[in-house]
Amino acid sequence: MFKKIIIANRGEIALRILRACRQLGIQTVAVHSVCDRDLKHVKLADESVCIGSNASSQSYLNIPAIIAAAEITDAEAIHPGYGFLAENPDFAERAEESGFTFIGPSADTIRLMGNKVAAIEAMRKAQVPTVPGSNGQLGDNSVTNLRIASEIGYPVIVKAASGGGGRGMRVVHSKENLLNAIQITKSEAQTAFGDATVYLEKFLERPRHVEVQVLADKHGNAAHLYDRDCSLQRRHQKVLEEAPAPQIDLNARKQVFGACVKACKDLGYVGAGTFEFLYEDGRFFFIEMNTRVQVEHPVTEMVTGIDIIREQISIAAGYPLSFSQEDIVLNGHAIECRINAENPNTFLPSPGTINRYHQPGGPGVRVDSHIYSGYTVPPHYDSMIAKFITHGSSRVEALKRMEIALSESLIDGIQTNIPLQQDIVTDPSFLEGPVSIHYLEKKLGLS
Ligand code: MV4
Repeated sequence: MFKKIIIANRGEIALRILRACRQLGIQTVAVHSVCDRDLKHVKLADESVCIGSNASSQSYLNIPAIIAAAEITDAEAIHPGYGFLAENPDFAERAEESGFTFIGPSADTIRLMGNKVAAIEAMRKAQVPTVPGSNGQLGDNSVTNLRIASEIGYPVIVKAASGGGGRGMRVVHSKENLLNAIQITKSEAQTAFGDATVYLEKFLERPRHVEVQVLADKHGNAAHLYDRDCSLQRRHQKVLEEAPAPQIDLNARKQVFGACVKACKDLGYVGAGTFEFLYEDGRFFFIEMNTRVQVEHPVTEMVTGIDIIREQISIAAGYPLSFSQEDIVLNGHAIECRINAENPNTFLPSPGTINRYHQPGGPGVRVDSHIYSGYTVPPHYDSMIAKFITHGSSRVEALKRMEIALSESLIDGIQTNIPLQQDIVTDPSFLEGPVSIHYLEKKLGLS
Protein backbone atom coordinates (compact mmCIF):
# COMPACT_ATOMS: atom_id res chain seq x y z
CA MET A 1 0.00 0.00 0.00
CA PHE A 2 1.07 3.60 -0.52
CA LYS A 3 2.86 5.30 2.40
CA LYS A 4 1.84 8.82 1.46
CA ILE A 5 -0.81 10.37 -0.81
CA ILE A 6 -1.15 13.96 -1.96
CA ILE A 7 -4.71 15.27 -2.18
CA ALA A 8 -5.06 17.56 -5.20
CA ASN A 9 -8.39 19.08 -4.26
CA ARG A 10 -10.20 21.12 -1.61
CA GLY A 11 -13.38 21.21 0.48
CA GLU A 12 -15.49 18.23 1.41
CA ILE A 13 -13.94 15.79 -1.08
CA ALA A 14 -10.40 16.55 0.13
CA LEU A 15 -11.59 15.74 3.67
CA ARG A 16 -13.34 12.59 2.43
CA ILE A 17 -10.09 11.43 0.75
CA LEU A 18 -8.10 12.24 3.91
CA ARG A 19 -10.45 10.07 5.97
CA ALA A 20 -10.06 7.15 3.55
CA CYS A 21 -6.27 7.51 3.74
CA ARG A 22 -6.38 7.37 7.53
CA GLN A 23 -8.49 4.24 7.39
CA LEU A 24 -5.79 2.68 5.21
CA GLY A 25 -2.91 3.96 7.37
CA ILE A 26 -1.66 6.27 4.62
CA GLN A 27 -0.02 9.61 5.40
CA THR A 28 -1.58 12.65 3.74
CA VAL A 29 -0.36 15.82 2.09
CA ALA A 30 -2.85 18.65 1.57
CA VAL A 31 -2.21 21.25 -1.11
CA HIS A 32 -4.10 24.51 -0.88
CA SER A 33 -4.43 28.07 -2.12
CA VAL A 34 -3.73 31.10 0.09
CA CYS A 35 -7.35 31.60 1.25
CA ASP A 36 -7.75 27.86 1.89
CA ARG A 37 -5.11 27.56 4.62
CA ASP A 38 -7.84 27.09 7.28
CA LEU A 39 -9.65 24.27 5.46
CA LYS A 40 -10.44 21.37 7.77
CA HIS A 41 -8.42 18.82 5.78
CA VAL A 42 -5.41 21.15 5.66
CA LYS A 43 -5.41 21.26 9.46
CA LEU A 44 -5.87 17.48 9.74
CA ALA A 45 -3.32 16.46 7.09
CA ASP A 46 0.13 15.21 8.11
CA GLU A 47 1.69 17.87 5.87
CA SER A 48 0.42 20.77 3.82
CA VAL A 49 1.82 22.87 0.98
CA CYS A 50 0.51 26.23 -0.22
CA ILE A 51 0.65 25.90 -4.00
CA GLY A 52 -0.52 29.31 -5.17
CA SER A 53 -2.87 32.23 -5.02
CA ASN A 54 -6.66 32.02 -4.77
CA ALA A 55 -7.58 31.77 -8.46
CA SER A 56 -7.98 28.05 -9.32
CA SER A 57 -5.76 28.58 -12.36
CA GLN A 58 -2.91 29.50 -10.00
CA SER A 59 -3.47 26.71 -7.47
CA TYR A 60 -5.81 23.70 -7.93
CA LEU A 61 -5.31 23.77 -11.72
CA ASN A 62 -1.58 24.51 -11.50
CA ILE A 63 -0.04 21.22 -12.66
CA PRO A 64 3.66 22.09 -12.10
CA ALA A 65 2.89 23.38 -8.58
CA ILE A 66 1.06 20.18 -7.62
CA ILE A 67 3.77 17.92 -9.08
CA ALA A 68 6.41 19.99 -7.25
CA ALA A 69 4.48 19.63 -3.97
CA ALA A 70 4.34 15.84 -4.50
CA GLU A 71 8.09 15.82 -5.14
CA ILE A 72 9.14 17.84 -2.10
CA THR A 73 6.89 15.83 0.25
CA ASP A 74 7.90 12.47 -1.29
CA ALA A 75 4.31 11.40 -1.90
CA GLU A 76 3.74 8.25 -3.94
CA ALA A 77 0.27 8.83 -5.37
CA ILE A 78 -2.03 11.72 -6.29
CA HIS A 79 -5.78 11.68 -5.63
CA PRO A 80 -7.46 14.29 -7.87
CA GLY A 81 -10.99 14.16 -6.34
CA TYR A 82 -13.62 15.61 -8.72
CA GLY A 83 -13.58 18.79 -10.81
CA PHE A 84 -10.27 20.70 -11.22
CA LEU A 85 -7.72 18.27 -12.77
CA ALA A 86 -9.62 15.02 -12.15
CA GLU A 87 -10.40 14.42 -15.84
CA ASN A 88 -7.40 16.16 -17.37
CA PRO A 89 -5.44 13.49 -19.29
CA ASP A 90 -2.34 15.71 -19.46
CA PHE A 91 -2.28 15.90 -15.66
CA ALA A 92 -2.60 12.11 -15.32
CA GLU A 93 0.19 11.70 -17.89
CA ARG A 94 2.54 14.22 -16.25
CA ALA A 95 1.92 12.73 -12.81
CA GLU A 96 2.84 9.26 -14.07
CA GLU A 97 5.85 10.58 -16.05
CA SER A 98 7.10 12.22 -12.86
CA GLY A 99 6.94 8.87 -11.06
CA PHE A 100 3.65 9.26 -9.16
CA THR A 101 0.61 7.00 -9.33
CA PHE A 102 -2.44 8.87 -10.58
CA ILE A 103 -5.45 7.54 -8.67
CA GLY A 104 -7.77 6.99 -11.61
CA PRO A 105 -7.80 5.42 -15.06
CA SER A 106 -4.92 5.78 -17.52
CA ALA A 107 -4.39 9.07 -19.35
CA ASP A 108 -5.41 7.26 -22.57
CA THR A 109 -8.74 6.17 -21.05
CA ILE A 110 -9.45 9.68 -19.74
CA ARG A 111 -8.63 11.09 -23.19
CA LEU A 112 -10.87 8.53 -24.91
CA MET A 113 -13.85 9.37 -22.69
CA GLY A 114 -13.17 13.11 -23.07
CA ASN A 115 -13.94 12.70 -26.77
CA LYS A 116 -17.67 11.93 -26.71
CA VAL A 117 -17.69 10.62 -30.30
CA ALA A 118 -14.93 8.13 -29.45
CA ALA A 119 -16.59 7.25 -26.12
CA ILE A 120 -19.93 6.48 -27.78
CA GLU A 121 -18.18 4.41 -30.46
CA ALA A 122 -16.37 2.39 -27.76
CA MET A 123 -19.68 1.80 -25.96
CA ARG A 124 -21.44 0.69 -29.14
CA LYS A 125 -18.67 -1.87 -29.66
CA ALA A 126 -19.20 -3.13 -26.10
CA GLN A 127 -22.97 -3.34 -26.72
CA VAL A 128 -23.87 -0.59 -24.26
CA PRO A 129 -27.13 0.98 -25.56
CA THR A 130 -26.54 4.46 -27.04
CA VAL A 131 -28.83 7.21 -28.36
CA PRO A 132 -29.76 6.80 -32.05
CA GLY A 133 -27.54 9.31 -33.83
CA SER A 134 -24.92 10.09 -36.44
CA ASN A 135 -22.62 7.25 -35.26
CA GLY A 136 -19.59 9.45 -35.62
CA GLN A 137 -18.66 13.04 -36.25
CA LEU A 138 -20.43 15.16 -38.86
CA GLY A 139 -18.61 16.09 -42.05
CA ASP A 140 -18.98 19.26 -44.12
CA ASN A 141 -21.53 17.96 -46.62
CA SER A 142 -24.88 19.74 -46.03
CA VAL A 143 -26.89 17.23 -48.07
CA THR A 144 -25.42 14.33 -46.09
CA ASN A 145 -26.04 16.05 -42.75
CA LEU A 146 -29.66 16.81 -43.64
CA ARG A 147 -30.13 13.18 -44.64
CA ILE A 148 -28.56 11.90 -41.36
CA ALA A 149 -30.86 14.17 -39.31
CA SER A 150 -33.99 13.14 -41.20
CA GLU A 151 -33.07 9.47 -40.76
CA ILE A 152 -32.69 10.02 -36.98
CA GLY A 153 -35.93 12.03 -37.00
CA TYR A 154 -36.49 15.48 -35.50
CA PRO A 155 -36.01 16.81 -32.89
CA VAL A 156 -32.26 16.17 -32.93
CA ILE A 157 -29.50 17.55 -30.73
CA VAL A 158 -26.14 18.81 -32.02
CA LYS A 159 -23.37 18.10 -29.51
CA ALA A 160 -19.68 19.04 -29.41
CA ALA A 161 -17.37 15.99 -29.22
CA SER A 162 -15.21 17.79 -26.63
CA GLY A 163 -18.22 19.12 -24.71
CA GLY A 164 -20.09 17.28 -22.00
CA GLY A 165 -21.82 18.16 -18.79
CA GLY A 166 -24.19 20.41 -20.72
CA ARG A 167 -21.64 22.55 -22.55
CA GLY A 168 -21.77 22.84 -26.34
CA MET A 169 -25.16 21.49 -27.34
CA ARG A 170 -28.11 22.75 -29.39
CA VAL A 171 -31.56 21.27 -29.99
CA VAL A 172 -32.96 21.41 -33.55
CA HIS A 173 -36.69 20.92 -34.14
CA SER A 174 -36.84 21.05 -37.96
CA LYS A 175 -34.66 20.75 -41.06
CA GLU A 176 -34.83 24.52 -41.69
CA ASN A 177 -32.62 25.14 -38.65
CA LEU A 178 -30.21 22.21 -38.89
CA LEU A 179 -27.34 23.60 -40.95
CA ASN A 180 -27.25 26.90 -39.04
CA ALA A 181 -27.31 25.07 -35.68
CA ILE A 182 -24.42 22.85 -36.79
CA GLN A 183 -22.39 25.92 -37.85
CA ILE A 184 -23.02 27.80 -34.59
CA THR A 185 -22.28 24.76 -32.40
CA LYS A 186 -19.06 24.09 -34.34
CA SER A 187 -17.81 27.64 -33.96
CA GLU A 188 -18.72 27.77 -30.25
CA ALA A 189 -17.00 24.42 -29.72
CA GLN A 190 -13.88 25.65 -31.52
CA THR A 191 -13.76 28.68 -29.21
CA ALA A 192 -14.60 26.82 -25.98
CA PHE A 193 -12.69 23.56 -26.46
CA GLY A 194 -10.34 24.17 -29.41
CA ASP A 195 -12.18 21.37 -31.23
CA ALA A 196 -15.00 22.00 -33.71
CA THR A 197 -16.00 18.33 -33.98
CA VAL A 198 -19.77 17.82 -33.56
CA TYR A 199 -22.19 14.89 -33.76
CA LEU A 200 -25.95 14.36 -33.82
CA GLU A 201 -28.32 12.45 -31.56
CA LYS A 202 -32.06 12.01 -31.38
CA PHE A 203 -33.23 14.56 -28.79
CA LEU A 204 -35.03 12.79 -25.94
CA GLU A 205 -37.73 15.11 -24.61
CA ARG A 206 -38.50 13.86 -21.11
CA PRO A 207 -35.70 11.56 -19.93
CA ARG A 208 -34.43 10.83 -16.46
CA HIS A 209 -30.71 11.05 -15.73
CA VAL A 210 -29.73 7.61 -14.44
CA GLU A 211 -26.09 6.66 -13.98
CA VAL A 212 -24.29 3.42 -13.18
CA GLN A 213 -21.32 3.31 -10.77
CA VAL A 214 -18.53 0.87 -11.61
CA LEU A 215 -15.22 -0.16 -10.07
CA ALA A 216 -12.52 -2.05 -11.96
CA ASP A 217 -9.08 -3.23 -10.86
CA LYS A 218 -5.75 -3.82 -12.65
CA HIS A 219 -6.36 -7.59 -12.80
CA GLY A 220 -9.33 -7.52 -15.18
CA ASN A 221 -12.03 -7.62 -12.51
CA ALA A 222 -14.95 -5.21 -12.87
CA ALA A 223 -18.19 -4.82 -10.93
CA HIS A 224 -21.14 -2.42 -10.89
CA LEU A 225 -22.51 -0.78 -7.75
CA TYR A 226 -26.01 -0.31 -9.14
CA ASP A 227 -27.51 3.00 -10.23
CA ARG A 228 -28.33 6.53 -9.11
CA ASP A 229 -31.03 8.92 -10.25
CA CYS A 230 -29.69 12.46 -10.66
CA SER A 231 -32.60 14.01 -12.54
CA LEU A 232 -33.13 16.87 -10.09
CA GLN A 233 -30.89 19.53 -11.57
CA ARG A 234 -30.84 23.21 -12.43
CA ARG A 235 -28.71 24.51 -15.31
CA HIS A 236 -26.77 21.22 -15.38
CA GLN A 237 -25.96 21.48 -11.68
CA LYS A 238 -27.28 18.48 -9.77
CA VAL A 239 -29.26 19.42 -6.66
CA LEU A 240 -30.42 16.10 -5.16
CA GLU A 241 -29.43 12.53 -6.02
CA GLU A 242 -30.64 9.12 -4.89
CA ALA A 243 -29.68 5.46 -5.00
CA PRO A 244 -30.91 3.11 -6.25
CA ALA A 245 -32.74 4.77 -9.18
CA PRO A 246 -36.42 4.20 -8.39
CA GLN A 247 -38.87 2.36 -10.67
CA ILE A 248 -36.52 1.20 -13.41
CA ASP A 249 -37.60 -1.65 -15.69
CA LEU A 250 -35.92 -4.68 -14.10
CA ASN A 251 -34.98 -6.32 -17.38
CA ALA A 252 -33.44 -3.16 -18.88
CA ARG A 253 -31.60 -2.59 -15.62
CA LYS A 254 -30.08 -6.06 -15.49
CA GLN A 255 -28.97 -5.73 -19.12
CA VAL A 256 -27.43 -2.31 -18.68
CA PHE A 257 -25.44 -3.36 -15.60
CA GLY A 258 -24.06 -6.33 -17.52
CA ALA A 259 -23.18 -4.10 -20.47
CA CYS A 260 -21.34 -1.60 -18.24
CA VAL A 261 -19.25 -4.35 -16.64
CA LYS A 262 -18.47 -5.82 -20.07
CA ALA A 263 -17.47 -2.36 -21.34
CA CYS A 264 -15.04 -1.95 -18.40
CA LYS A 265 -13.43 -5.28 -19.26
CA ASP A 266 -13.32 -4.56 -23.02
CA LEU A 267 -11.74 -1.14 -22.40
CA GLY A 268 -9.33 -2.32 -19.73
CA TYR A 269 -10.88 0.29 -17.48
CA VAL A 270 -9.16 0.82 -14.11
CA GLY A 271 -10.62 2.64 -11.09
CA ALA A 272 -13.99 4.17 -10.28
CA GLY A 273 -16.18 5.26 -13.18
CA THR A 274 -19.71 6.33 -13.97
CA PHE A 275 -21.73 5.50 -17.06
CA GLU A 276 -24.24 8.30 -17.63
CA PHE A 277 -27.51 7.35 -19.28
CA LEU A 278 -30.71 9.02 -20.28
CA TYR A 279 -33.61 6.76 -19.29
CA GLU A 280 -36.89 7.15 -21.13
CA ASP A 281 -39.84 4.79 -21.76
CA GLY A 282 -38.12 1.88 -20.02
CA ARG A 283 -34.89 2.15 -22.05
CA PHE A 284 -31.32 3.25 -21.29
CA PHE A 285 -29.30 5.42 -23.67
CA PHE A 286 -25.60 6.02 -22.92
CA ILE A 287 -24.49 9.66 -23.24
CA GLU A 288 -21.14 10.07 -21.46
CA MET A 289 -18.70 8.35 -19.12
CA ASN A 290 -17.10 10.08 -16.13
CA THR A 291 -13.64 8.79 -15.22
CA ARG A 292 -13.55 10.29 -11.70
CA VAL A 293 -15.23 9.80 -8.36
CA GLN A 294 -18.44 11.82 -8.36
CA VAL A 295 -19.92 14.25 -5.87
CA GLU A 296 -22.88 11.89 -5.33
CA HIS A 297 -20.80 8.74 -4.62
CA PRO A 298 -22.04 8.61 -0.96
CA VAL A 299 -25.57 7.49 -1.89
CA THR A 300 -24.05 4.43 -3.57
CA GLU A 301 -21.82 3.82 -0.53
CA MET A 302 -24.86 3.91 1.73
CA VAL A 303 -26.83 1.28 -0.22
CA THR A 304 -23.89 -1.03 -1.07
CA GLY A 305 -21.63 -0.72 1.98
CA ILE A 306 -18.60 -0.19 -0.28
CA ASP A 307 -16.14 2.62 0.51
CA ILE A 308 -15.59 3.88 -3.03
CA ILE A 309 -12.64 6.15 -2.21
CA ARG A 310 -10.88 3.34 -0.36
CA GLU A 311 -11.41 1.07 -3.37
CA GLN A 312 -9.99 3.76 -5.68
CA ILE A 313 -6.83 3.92 -3.59
CA SER A 314 -6.35 0.16 -3.22
CA ILE A 315 -7.02 -0.36 -6.95
CA ALA A 316 -4.34 2.25 -7.78
CA ALA A 317 -1.94 0.44 -5.44
CA GLY A 318 -2.51 -2.74 -7.46
CA TYR A 319 -4.82 -4.68 -5.15
CA PRO A 320 -7.79 -6.58 -6.55
CA LEU A 321 -11.34 -5.39 -5.79
CA SER A 322 -12.12 -6.14 -2.13
CA PHE A 323 -15.46 -7.75 -3.09
CA SER A 324 -17.07 -9.65 -5.91
CA GLN A 325 -20.31 -8.81 -7.69
CA GLU A 326 -22.27 -11.39 -5.71
CA ASP A 327 -21.26 -9.70 -2.44
CA ILE A 328 -23.08 -6.53 -3.44
CA VAL A 329 -26.63 -6.67 -2.10
CA LEU A 330 -28.64 -3.46 -2.21
CA ASN A 331 -29.64 -2.28 1.25
CA GLY A 332 -32.46 0.26 1.40
CA HIS A 333 -32.44 3.69 -0.18
CA ALA A 334 -30.27 6.80 0.12
CA ILE A 335 -30.80 10.48 -0.70
CA GLU A 336 -28.18 13.22 -1.04
CA CYS A 337 -28.94 16.93 -0.81
CA ARG A 338 -26.19 19.25 -1.97
CA ILE A 339 -25.99 22.20 0.40
CA ASN A 340 -24.74 25.31 -1.38
CA ALA A 341 -23.75 28.73 -0.06
CA GLU A 342 -26.20 30.61 -2.23
CA ASN A 343 -29.34 32.70 -2.18
CA PRO A 344 -32.19 30.14 -2.27
CA ASN A 345 -34.25 32.31 -4.61
CA THR A 346 -31.73 33.94 -6.95
CA PHE A 347 -29.08 31.17 -6.75
CA LEU A 348 -26.38 33.85 -6.51
CA PRO A 349 -23.35 32.69 -4.46
CA SER A 350 -23.36 33.71 -0.80
CA PRO A 351 -19.77 33.51 0.46
CA GLY A 352 -18.84 34.74 3.93
CA THR A 353 -18.24 33.62 7.50
CA ILE A 354 -20.33 30.88 9.10
CA ASN A 355 -20.92 32.17 12.65
CA ARG A 356 -22.68 29.11 13.95
CA TYR A 357 -23.05 25.64 12.49
CA HIS A 358 -25.17 22.83 13.81
CA GLN A 359 -25.14 19.72 11.66
CA PRO A 360 -27.91 17.15 11.57
CA GLY A 361 -27.54 13.65 12.99
CA GLY A 362 -29.38 10.58 14.15
CA PRO A 363 -29.98 7.18 12.60
CA GLY A 364 -29.27 7.00 8.87
CA VAL A 365 -27.83 10.51 8.63
CA ARG A 366 -24.37 11.19 7.14
CA VAL A 367 -22.82 14.61 6.61
CA ASP A 368 -19.86 15.05 4.27
CA SER A 369 -18.64 18.59 4.85
CA HIS A 370 -15.55 20.63 5.64
CA ILE A 371 -17.38 23.54 7.27
CA TYR A 372 -17.27 24.49 10.97
CA SER A 373 -18.35 27.42 13.17
CA GLY A 374 -16.06 30.33 12.26
CA TYR A 375 -15.18 28.98 8.80
CA THR A 376 -15.24 31.54 5.97
CA VAL A 377 -16.60 30.33 2.62
CA PRO A 378 -14.33 31.91 -0.01
CA PRO A 379 -15.84 33.43 -3.17
CA HIS A 380 -13.29 31.80 -5.49
CA TYR A 381 -14.63 28.25 -5.84
CA ASP A 382 -17.77 26.13 -6.18
CA SER A 383 -20.47 27.11 -3.69
CA MET A 384 -21.17 23.56 -2.42
CA ILE A 385 -20.31 23.49 1.31
CA ALA A 386 -21.91 20.25 2.51
CA LYS A 387 -23.66 17.10 1.47
CA PHE A 388 -26.43 15.75 3.67
CA ILE A 389 -26.96 12.06 2.99
CA THR A 390 -29.76 10.02 4.54
CA HIS A 391 -30.33 6.29 4.42
CA GLY A 392 -33.46 4.33 5.19
CA SER A 393 -35.01 0.95 4.55
CA SER A 394 -37.23 2.56 1.89
CA ARG A 395 -37.28 5.72 -0.26
CA VAL A 396 -40.04 7.13 1.93
CA GLU A 397 -37.97 6.58 5.09
CA ALA A 398 -34.82 8.11 3.57
CA LEU A 399 -36.82 11.15 2.41
CA LYS A 400 -38.45 11.60 5.83
CA ARG A 401 -35.02 11.44 7.47
CA MET A 402 -33.83 14.10 5.03
CA GLU A 403 -36.77 16.33 5.83
CA ILE A 404 -35.90 16.07 9.54
CA ALA A 405 -32.16 16.52 8.91
CA LEU A 406 -32.74 19.70 6.90
CA SER A 407 -35.10 21.12 9.54
CA GLU A 408 -32.69 20.58 12.45
CA SER A 409 -29.57 21.99 10.75
CA LEU A 410 -28.42 25.56 11.21
CA ILE A 411 -25.89 27.41 9.08
CA ASP A 412 -25.78 30.98 10.36
CA GLY A 413 -24.07 33.94 8.69
CA ILE A 414 -24.46 32.98 5.04
CA GLN A 415 -27.42 32.05 2.88
CA THR A 416 -27.90 28.45 1.80
CA ASN A 417 -30.22 26.45 -0.42
CA ILE A 418 -31.63 24.51 2.57
CA PRO A 419 -35.07 26.11 2.04
CA LEU A 420 -35.04 24.90 -1.59
CA GLN A 421 -34.07 21.38 -0.49
CA GLN A 422 -36.89 21.40 2.09
CA ASP A 423 -39.29 22.37 -0.66
CA ILE A 424 -38.02 19.52 -2.88
CA VAL A 425 -38.16 16.72 -0.28
CA THR A 426 -41.77 17.61 0.55
CA ASP A 427 -42.84 18.07 -3.09
CA PRO A 428 -45.84 15.74 -3.73
CA SER A 429 -44.81 14.79 -7.30
CA PHE A 430 -41.22 14.05 -6.28
CA LEU A 431 -42.41 12.03 -3.26
CA GLU A 432 -44.70 10.01 -5.48
CA GLY A 433 -41.95 8.83 -7.74
CA PRO A 434 -39.23 9.68 -10.18
CA VAL A 435 -39.39 12.90 -12.21
CA SER A 436 -37.65 13.96 -15.45
CA ILE A 437 -34.56 16.17 -15.85
CA HIS A 438 -36.88 19.13 -16.54
CA TYR A 439 -38.96 18.83 -13.36
CA LEU A 440 -36.99 21.13 -11.06
CA GLU A 441 -36.55 23.95 -13.57
CA LYS A 442 -40.28 23.84 -14.38
CA LYS A 443 -41.14 23.88 -10.67
CA LEU A 444 -38.85 26.86 -10.09
CA GLY A 445 -40.30 28.67 -13.08
CA LEU A 446 -43.79 28.39 -11.59
CA SER A 447 -43.01 29.18 -7.95
C1 MV4 B 1 -29.31 14.93 -24.17
C2 MV4 B 1 -30.62 15.31 -23.81
C3 MV4 B 1 -31.65 14.84 -24.60
N1 MV4 B 1 -31.39 14.06 -25.67
N2 MV4 B 1 -29.10 14.15 -25.24
C4 MV4 B 1 -27.06 17.58 -20.92
C5 MV4 B 1 -25.78 17.34 -20.20
C6 MV4 B 1 -25.05 16.35 -20.98
N3 MV4 B 1 -24.46 15.40 -20.08
C7 MV4 B 1 -26.05 15.72 -21.90
N4 MV4 B 1 -27.26 16.46 -21.74
C8 MV4 B 1 -28.40 16.12 -22.38
N5 MV4 B 1 -28.24 15.32 -23.46
C9 MV4 B 1 -30.13 13.72 -25.96
N6 MV4 B 1 -29.90 12.95 -27.03
C10 MV4 B 1 -30.80 16.12 -22.70
C11 MV4 B 1 -29.68 16.53 -21.97
C12 MV4 B 1 -29.95 17.33 -20.81
C13 MV4 B 1 -29.68 16.84 -19.54
C14 MV4 B 1 -29.12 15.59 -19.32
C15 MV4 B 1 -28.85 15.12 -18.05
C16 MV4 B 1 -29.16 15.92 -16.95
C17 MV4 B 1 -29.69 17.15 -17.13
C18 MV4 B 1 -29.97 17.64 -18.42
C19 MV4 B 1 -30.52 18.89 -18.57
C20 MV4 B 1 -30.78 19.36 -19.83
C21 MV4 B 1 -30.49 18.59 -20.95
